[in-house]
Amino acid sequence: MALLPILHYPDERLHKRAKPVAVVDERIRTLVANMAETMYAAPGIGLAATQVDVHERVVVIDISEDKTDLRAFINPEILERRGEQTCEEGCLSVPGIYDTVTRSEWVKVRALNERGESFELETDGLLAVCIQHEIDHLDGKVFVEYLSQLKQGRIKTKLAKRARITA
Ligand code: K1U
Ligand code: ZN
Repeated sequence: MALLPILHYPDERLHKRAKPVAVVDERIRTLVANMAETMYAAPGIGLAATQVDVHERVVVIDISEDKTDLRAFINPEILERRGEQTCEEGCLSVPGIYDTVTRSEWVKVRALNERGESFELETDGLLAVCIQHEIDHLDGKVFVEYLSQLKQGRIKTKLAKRARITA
């Protein structure tokens, strides 16, 4: 397995729209394993392939406390959504920045698993938030784009300053 480098906002590659996976094969299973290792090491509770500069529709999520509930979503689609919830979000591509975003409270998702089998999941709360956040990544959208232009500008300045200090 391998740790993959994570792109940082405002990298333009975070705005590419990912393409559907045609065949779930060993290449995709290796990508899922490497993404999971990268997510756990970060640490995070989700990761989209876009964030590791792979523009295919693959997401991994594990919201458990003890890292025992890894889920892979390949070609995920939201079939239905209900209600609203406001949650504080973070993003491994926007390190150290947290802010509130309003999203659907409940979603019904269809995706393929690592064996290429179709499954549907109805969920709410944090898992629903995380699925929506990760599908946004596949569509080229980063959570800070839900914030005001003023906040987005401040975040870009903060990250640019930090990048200069660590260079
Ligand atoms: O997609 C990502 O950048 C991962 C992101 C997922 C996410 C978090 C919160 C709300 C919506 C989506 C993260 O994992 S940020 C880090 C984080 O939330 C976390 C890190 C360690 C322990 C617990 C949570
Ligand atoms: Zn993110």
